[in-house]
Amino acid sequence: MTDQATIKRLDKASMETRLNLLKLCQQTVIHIGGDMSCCDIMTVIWQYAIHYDPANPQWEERDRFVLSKGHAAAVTSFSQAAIGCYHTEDIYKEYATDFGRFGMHSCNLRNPYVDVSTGSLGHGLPIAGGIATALKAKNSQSRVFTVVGDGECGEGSIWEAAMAAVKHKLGNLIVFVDRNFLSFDGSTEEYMPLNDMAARWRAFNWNVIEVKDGNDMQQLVEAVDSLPKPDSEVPTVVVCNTVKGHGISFMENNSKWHAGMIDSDNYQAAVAEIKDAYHKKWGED
Ligand SMILES: Cc1ncc(C[n+]2csc(CCOP(=O)(O)OP(=O)(O)O)c2C)c(N)n1
Repeated sequence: MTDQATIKRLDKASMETRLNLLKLCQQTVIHIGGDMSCCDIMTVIWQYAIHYDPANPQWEERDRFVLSKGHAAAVTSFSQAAIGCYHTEDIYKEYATDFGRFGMHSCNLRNPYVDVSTGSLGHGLPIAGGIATALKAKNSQSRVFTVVGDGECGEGSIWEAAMAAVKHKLGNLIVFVDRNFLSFDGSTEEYMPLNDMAARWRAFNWNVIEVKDGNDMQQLVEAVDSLPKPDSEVPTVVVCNTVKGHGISFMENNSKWHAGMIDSDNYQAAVAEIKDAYHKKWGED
């Protein structure tokens, strides 16, 4: 079992990212619901799992990251800032400006810490598969991490990529599915029923790790600890049951908060709730 100091450190990092997201959301429109949903996944990837040098984003031996649910760019930027890729303040200054490295979707023409520009759903995983294929051909020990939305799994290209990854024996490919049961403005099951997500990936012959509570750091860390080696031959999907808008009661499971801005009263209430949850769990601020 992972030591509690590590879990606490990651929980604190997640709390800080949530507070940063809320601050940005007062200033501009972000995809706040889906950012909050995968915030803990993003923290565990960027602050626990990934092999990365913030001083050298082109380092050949780095693990790659592809944000397949490309609208979660804000949470990715803050998660990268937390390990020193940028100053957090730069994100507030540059977000959605003509000169900025940061915006609603990740752009690799402007930002060297973005391996692939994304935003058009269903494209990230196929590209991640291509990168994993190339790394494998070079006998690289790097992994490719990607985060896919469950609404995004209604795109056929996700399943074509899933088949190709098995065929090409991409044990270096790790997919986190953010299974929050909500898409743009309603239930994923109404748009395109996905039912038992883990069974679906199992049927495609993936190595499947299920995380019962994908907003629980201990469970996420255990999932990362059980990943197969990069030179294994079966791709892994970590199916994480999450809550859209997690941590803020008026946002949770409410598709009205898919994207938007937050007013001052809601901001104060949300910040108080996030801080209170951390305090209750760890007995400190
Ligand atoms: C190809 C494509 N179609 C539609 C959209 C518009 N869109 C942006 S986010 C979103 C919902 C995605 O749902 P999900 O993947 O579950 O993301 P989450 O709810 O976790 O934010 C949609 C339909 C898009 N970005 N790309």
